[in-house]
Amino acid sequence: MRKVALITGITGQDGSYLADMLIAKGYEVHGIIRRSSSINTERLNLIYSDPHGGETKLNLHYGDLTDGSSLCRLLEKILPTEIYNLGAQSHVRVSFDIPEYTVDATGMGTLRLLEAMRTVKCRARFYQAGSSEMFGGLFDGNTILNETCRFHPRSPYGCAKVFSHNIAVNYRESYGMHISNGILFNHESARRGTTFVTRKITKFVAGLLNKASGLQTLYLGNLVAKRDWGYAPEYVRAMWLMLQQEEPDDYVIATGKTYSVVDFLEAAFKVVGIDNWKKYVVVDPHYFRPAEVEVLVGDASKARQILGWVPTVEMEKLARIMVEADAYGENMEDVRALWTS
Ligand code: NAP
Ligand code: G4F
Repeated sequence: MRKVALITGITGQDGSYLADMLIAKGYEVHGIIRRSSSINTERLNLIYSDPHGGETKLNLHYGDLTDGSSLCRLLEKILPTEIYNLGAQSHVRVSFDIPEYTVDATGMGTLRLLEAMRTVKCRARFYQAGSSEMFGGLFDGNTILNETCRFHPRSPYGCAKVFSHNIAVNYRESYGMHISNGILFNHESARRGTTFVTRKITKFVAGLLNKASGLQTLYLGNLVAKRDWGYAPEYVRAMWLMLQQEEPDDYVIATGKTYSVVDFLEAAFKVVGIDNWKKYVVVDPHYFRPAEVEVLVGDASKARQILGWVPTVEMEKLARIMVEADAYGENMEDVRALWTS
């Protein structure tokens, strides 16, 4: 059977891991990349080979979620059997600065892709990258969030993701499409963007090992916010598992534990033997958000029961993996072992 995956957001943290994992599983992988003035495919370096050199399993195409005609053309050309819609303006703080663009790419982009599928009669299975930002926090008296909890987004990004989630459910119900929504809680790695809080911290901490880096102050925002932080390579496996089910459905993916930014700071500085992280950190209100999500913690029981998905990397180990990767490089043998175990 043909196994052809199309990934939007392939140059991002999750897209690059997913592409690596799917190639190892024998898929032909296609990714949509945006034109940019400087090359931004670094995360794909390990799996990219020049198509002029012969057969390649990774194929990159220019396109954009804000450009519906490019999506139609690519679906007709690639004929995917699975589509992973990971493309998004994914930074919550930035979504307050560019709300219209965020909603266009992160919300309307999903509708454009689903409409493109209908237009060209593409029957591929579809994964939608939903987020715990859709919940916005612990409301309804729930202590831990699952698929039945109501959404209360607290940012333009969260609102756009709620739209994408709802339109995905609507297309599943209206047109019988095989569409699954992942509701993923924060997941991090050596490939996390450097402006997200965990990577900002681990990059700084690793820099302390290198005297030449010269950086002595780390400016951060809200230190008391709590997040359910998991390890990205484990989370992309959950996406794939969702599309291997006979029936499409929606799943929360999370570790079930929550930690503050302070907890993460302590864990990261501990990796390099520093107890007094306060000496290095200054709070800068520039990084505060107009509305904050104070606490997130998820219940992934449904994913455990139906997908057999169980996370193994918790916050302290995650901080160690990330600091060591920032200091010495990513250990891809360990990453790939997670996909075969
Ligand atoms: P990321 O590293 O920020 O990657 C986002 C990807 O989307 C990049 O490849 C980016 O391309 C692409 N993109 C941005 N705008 C686009 C557009 N208009 N058209 C096409 N592609 C576009 O995000 P991530 O952490 O891998 O997350 C993957 C997905 O999961 C995102 O949808 C995110 O919102 C969602 N999510 C993430 C988490 C998390 O904790 N990581 C949790 C829940 C949900 P460029 O490289 O060109 O910028
Ligand atoms: O690392 P963050 O920017 O991640 P955030 O806002 O939780 O969003 C991430 O996870 C979502 C899943 O819930 C994804 F959907 C989304 O795409 C993204 O991947 O911030 C985490 C927490 C926040 O409470 C923030 O206020 O850390 C706090 N924080 C404190 N100082 C900071 C900083 N965040 C950033 N980015 N930079 C700081 O200096």
